Amino acid sequence: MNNTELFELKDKIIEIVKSAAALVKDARFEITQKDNVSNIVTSSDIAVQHFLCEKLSPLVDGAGFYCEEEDMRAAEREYIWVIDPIDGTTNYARGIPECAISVALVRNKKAVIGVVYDIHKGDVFYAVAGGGAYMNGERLSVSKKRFEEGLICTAMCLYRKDLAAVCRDIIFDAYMQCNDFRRFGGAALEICYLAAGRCELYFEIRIFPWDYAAAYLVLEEAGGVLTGFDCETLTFDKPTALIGANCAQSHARLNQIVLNHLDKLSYEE
Ligand code: LIP
Repeated sequence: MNNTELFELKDKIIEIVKSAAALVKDARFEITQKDNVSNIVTSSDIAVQHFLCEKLSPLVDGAGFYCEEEDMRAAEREYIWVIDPIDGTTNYARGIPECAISVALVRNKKAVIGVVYDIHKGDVFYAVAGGGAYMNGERLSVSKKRFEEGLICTAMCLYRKDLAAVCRDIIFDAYMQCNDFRRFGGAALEICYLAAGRCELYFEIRIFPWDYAAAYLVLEEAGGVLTGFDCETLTFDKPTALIGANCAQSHARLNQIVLNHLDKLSYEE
């Protein structure tokens, strides 16, 4: 696909994602527990995923799907749709507004299109590789704030509470060196907030590609940095740590804080 085709495809994805959001914005839904009490899925997550797979499938011949629900894990393919039908499911289920639909198109382990749609506010964040990042048509760029002035978005590893103590120590150290922290409960939107200059730092110890693939591209195109553990390049095919910042200098500093608490041997994917 050339650049013009990618830009046209991005517009089609945005329309499909908006239609998907309309299905669930004010809908009634059922909640089911997945593997533990903290990990839930709603009937809206499933409905959105089915809708997206059906509508996106004809757009790219032979593309695979890597989606949060129903164990959809694409085999090796040139193009893969990486989808979180609702990122921030707990917020959605409780009527807390921060939740989003996240759709990325990944080509040979590189994100080429990213769309994150805020279900309740209707803001759409999007990027095409090499084409800049936007929110509702406005170009995005990261903030210029220094580490000391920064807000960090983070979490305590909800689905692996055995990692919570080390998260606590990392977050505490970062917190003591920056301005403050936030936990909105949806990685896709939090990383887009970093792209939009609303916060400066991001850390999660273990998170899945569907949570961050689309937002990754929005952040990168807005001038930010997002990597795995110890600056590892993200490949969107496995769970990973995420270390993000508005600039390389702050990224290096946050990375060092993480390394102070977690060495390569003790980090498992
Ligand atoms: C959630 C993330 C959130 C993270 C949770 C979880 P879900 O995604 O976006 O930021 O801390 O552990 O992964 O499960 O709501 O799609």
